[in-house]
Amino acid sequence: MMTVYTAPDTRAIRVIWLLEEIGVKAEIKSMPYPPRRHTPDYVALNPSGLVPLLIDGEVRLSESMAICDYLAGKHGSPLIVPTDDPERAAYLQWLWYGESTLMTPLSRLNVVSQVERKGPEVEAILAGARDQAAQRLEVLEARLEGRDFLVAGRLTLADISVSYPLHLVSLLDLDHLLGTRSAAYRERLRMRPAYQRAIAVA
Ligand SMILES: N[C@@H](CCC(=O)N[C@@H](CS)C(=O)NCC(=O)O)C(=O)O
Repeated sequence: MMTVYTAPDTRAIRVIWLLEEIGVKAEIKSMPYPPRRHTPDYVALNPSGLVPLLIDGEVRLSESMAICDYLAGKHGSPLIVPTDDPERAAYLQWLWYGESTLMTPLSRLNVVSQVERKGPEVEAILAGARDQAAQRLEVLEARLEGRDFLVAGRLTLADISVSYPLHLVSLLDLDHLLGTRSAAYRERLRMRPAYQRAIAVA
């Protein structure tokens, strides 16, 4: 059986959620965060020390969306928008928007807000990251006009990608940056039975 290494409130939730959506079992090994501090042996398995990590026979993957793509593809899931689908380009755009454009300022906020002595330079970095996050979330808000999901009228990996930065928005107490459509969209994703099962184990 394949194994997924995870830690609470990390991008690993994407993988556990995906497994629940497609009904595939894996052994889930949950570690305290951050693994490099609490589970030093983990670095032998994944030299970056990051989660998630998937081990499936000879296959080792440690990028959350690469794992989702690999597993959804292996099991023929409609969570992937196929290359001949007219929505394919929009699908790719939102798949990457979730892990790159949205995650970048939110990751910066997450790290820099932990700095204990915050002088004007740190405050300026935080303000800049907040502005970027707000602007990028506005683009999401516009996309959701008249849509329940980002592309193809159904749940796809693009939604699973974007769900994590939206989770981080709440962890960082930034819900006021979300428009009404984005807040309702996040709730819609969170209410899915597969998501609920996933957060119980992730
Ligand atoms: N792009 C990678 C990022 C992985 C990553 O940064 N994981 C974070 C948790 S969300 C982590 O393990 N951090 C632990 C650390 O920095 O030591 C992915 O999507 O999986």
